[in-house]
Formats: sequence, structure tokens, C-alpha cells
Amino acid sequence: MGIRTRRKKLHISYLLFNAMFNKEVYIHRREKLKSSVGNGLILFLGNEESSMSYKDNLYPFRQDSSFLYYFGIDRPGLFALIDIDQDEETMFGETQTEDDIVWTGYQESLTDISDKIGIGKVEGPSQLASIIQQAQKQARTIHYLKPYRPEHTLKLSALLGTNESALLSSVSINLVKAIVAQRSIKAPEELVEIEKGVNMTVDMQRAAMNLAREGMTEAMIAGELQKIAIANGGNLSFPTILTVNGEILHNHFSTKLIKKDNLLLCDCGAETAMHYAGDLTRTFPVSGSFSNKQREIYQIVYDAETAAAGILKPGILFRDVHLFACLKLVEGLQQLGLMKGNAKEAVEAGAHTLFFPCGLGHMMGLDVHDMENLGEQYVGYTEDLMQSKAFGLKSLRLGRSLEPGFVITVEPGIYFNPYLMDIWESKNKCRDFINYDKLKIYRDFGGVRIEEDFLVTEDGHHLLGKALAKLPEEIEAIRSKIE
Ligand SMILES: [Mn+2]
Repeated sequence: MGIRTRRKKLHISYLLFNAMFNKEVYIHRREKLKSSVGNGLILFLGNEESSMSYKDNLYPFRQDSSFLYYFGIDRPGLFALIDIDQDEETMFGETQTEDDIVWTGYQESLTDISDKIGIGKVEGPSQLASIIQQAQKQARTIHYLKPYRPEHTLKLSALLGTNESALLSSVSINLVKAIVAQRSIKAPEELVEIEKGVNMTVDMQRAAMNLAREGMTEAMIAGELQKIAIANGGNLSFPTILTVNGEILHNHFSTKLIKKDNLLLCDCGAETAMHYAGDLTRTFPVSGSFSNKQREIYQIVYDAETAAAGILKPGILFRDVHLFACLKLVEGLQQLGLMKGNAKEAVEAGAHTLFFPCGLGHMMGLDVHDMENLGEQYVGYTEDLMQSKAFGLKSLRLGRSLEPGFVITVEPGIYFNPYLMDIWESKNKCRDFINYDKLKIYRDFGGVRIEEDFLVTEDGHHLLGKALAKLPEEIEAIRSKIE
């Protein structure tokens, strides 16, 4: 190595590190996409920076997941265009200015980083408009996804010279289906990343179980969990749910003090540096052991979660796994005298949705609810199996038949929501199946959820991540050490 090159190398220190797979991974993914979409152009919009309270005060940047999947470049303000007919791929983005380098540090050039994903052509963003106009003149199809950020709606409208409603009605369903088919089946290199994300999440769950003490706030524990995700090079895969009010499905955390007789529900997840997610839930007593009442409800959820996970295999409808878990919850609640009548009929009538108003699980990958921006109907259902509009089932994000390579969560729960209990009772809803009088002593119980992450394999399923206490005795063994 000559002195000149050596000196040049010394001057370059990239401040921003972009974790990526090998070049071939991205080339292969795009080849597959091109062959399934068939013809035309595919336009991808990377995400933008987003301001919190003034322009330069930014939310943490999060790249769009489909952009990450096909291009892997984790920086804002990019467009990518795939011309299927001419077999040409171009990355569009700004070159760093002197000011950018002063304020945010020297960045690997877009040309160099694009080369790492097998894209040799890089242009400034202003070139894109004329290429799009040219394609439109030739009446060529331009495939794009439905925007979920307002700035993308504006950018796409301007680029395509159309208004918002015309823009949304021309979203490429062909492209959506091709991406869903590809991203649903996790490749070995993705499974390595997902397992890392789940293991980081296990560390967060263990920390919560070891840290939580009477008199602390929910926020004190939630803060420690985020620290673990960041310290491992990633971040949260969604805002932590850590609450003594587990009956509220997406209650995050507050400065409320936790009390000795509370149950603490912790639903949290980390994503890796490459943005693959983990998502786990445990519910544990603040005191050293579950009360009888708490243990009874916990055991029902434990049994439903274990039974539902046990039947995961290729070919089974996840909707049927969900309904099987619902049946197990009803059978357990009947043994406690909270429900009555024929258990199957209770599930058919939706009586269980008073306690379990949501779905059993979802796909997980680059998004914690994987690909949800592409539309739940396309991700979780098929033309023969439409998503239900009924209370409970409408929140089931995944219904379709499982395939080897799917990564999914299983997360049943029992939630005693006083608001829902009052409304249902006043309407006499499902009175044949619900014992409203007995239910009154559970008004301030809270909620229990247990969640694990699974890979669907050729002959069944595989639990992802290292071991985490789940049996009541295992949880008590940890909690009883708390002073
Ligand atoms: Mn989940």
C-alpha cells in the first residue's frame, strides 16, 4: 500500500455504521422481486427524517422496512428505482454538503454504499422526476406502495403529477403481493438476526423481572429496558408496554407507583442493528408470589398459550389456532365459574371477547407487526379467507394457513376491562355464557398476557430465543429473591 492511499484512508472515518448482509443477498432479493412483478418500473421511497418540536430536533431515524429488505441502506432521503424491462437499478440521493459533514460527520458516499448492495448507478434526486415523466409518456407501469407517512404522499403525488385519491387508487397490488410472498418466508440469514432480536428481548424481560419492586414507577423499569436495546446496538421494536393496568392492551407506562399486590404486565421488544424484531410478554407479581386469584388466571393463559403453540405447523389456519386458544381460555374461565354453558358455542357467539378482545398473534420480521403497512388483508389473509369484521376477530392480524419459514407470535391473554364489563352487562350481552355477578370481584384485577415467538418449520415449529421463565414456579423463583 503506497503512502498516498494510506494517508487517504486515515482521513476517512465513517461516523455512521450501516449493518448489512452480503451484496448477493440484496441482488438475489431484487432478482426475485423483478421476476414476480414481471414488467414496468418499481419505485421505492426510503424514509425521511422526522422533526419532533423544531426542524433540527429529530425523532430517531427508522428506515422503511421494504427499503431495508431490498436495499439495506439505513439513511434518510433516498429513492430507489428498478426498471424491470431494461434490467436497470438506480439509487437516488443527495451528496453530503460541507455543512452535513461538519454537523453529522463524514459518511460513506452513496456510490460506495450502493456498490455494496450491487447497485452501480447513483443519481441526484432531481434526476428522478424526468425519468418518471419519460416513463409516463411511454405509458409504462410504475409500481409503488401505499405511503404511510404524509411526506411520502406529498412526494409521490408531486413525482407522479397526481392528487392523493388518484395516488392511493393506483397503488400496485401486484407489487404488494410480490413483497408479501417474499418477506413472509424468512431466509436463514434473517433468522439469525431475528434470534438476536428475540435474545435481546429476553434480556429485557429478565431485567424487568429482576428489577421491579414495590414503590418503583412503571417508567423506571421501562427506562432500564430501553437501555438494554440501545446498548446492544439496536433500539426498541415498539414502545414498551409495562403496566399494572394490563387490561388495557396497549397501555405503555407512566409514573404510577407499582404496589405489592399488583400484577405487572411487560410486553416489550428489541430490534437489532439491522432492524429485525423480537416481541415477548410476561406477566408477574410485584410481590414474591402470585396470589391464588392471580395464579388461577395466569394458569389459564399459560395453558392456552402452550396448547396453541403446540399445534403450530404448516397447513394449519392461524385463525383456527386463534379459535383453539379462545376455547382453552373459555374452558379455564368456566372452571372458575366466570363463564358457563357450552364452551364451543361460547366461542362461536364471541363471548370470550369480553376477556380476550384481540388476536392471538402476528407475523414478525423487519417490522414487529411484519409488513402491516402493506395491508393486513394481503399479509394475513387470502382471497378465500377474508379478515372478519366481528369484534375480536377483526383484530386478528394473521388468519391464513401457516408455511415453513413464517415467524409468528403467540400471545393469548385474559383482560378484565371494567369499561367493557359494564357495557356488556348493561346490554345483557352473552348472558348465557358469562357469569356477571361472579365477575365483579375481578374489576380491579388487571390483565395477564404471555407471548412467545416461533418459527414455523417443515414439520412443526421452533421456539425462538433463549429460555425465559414462563411457568408460575419459574417466575416465583426469580421474584421471591426480591427484598
Ligand atoms: Mn406481539
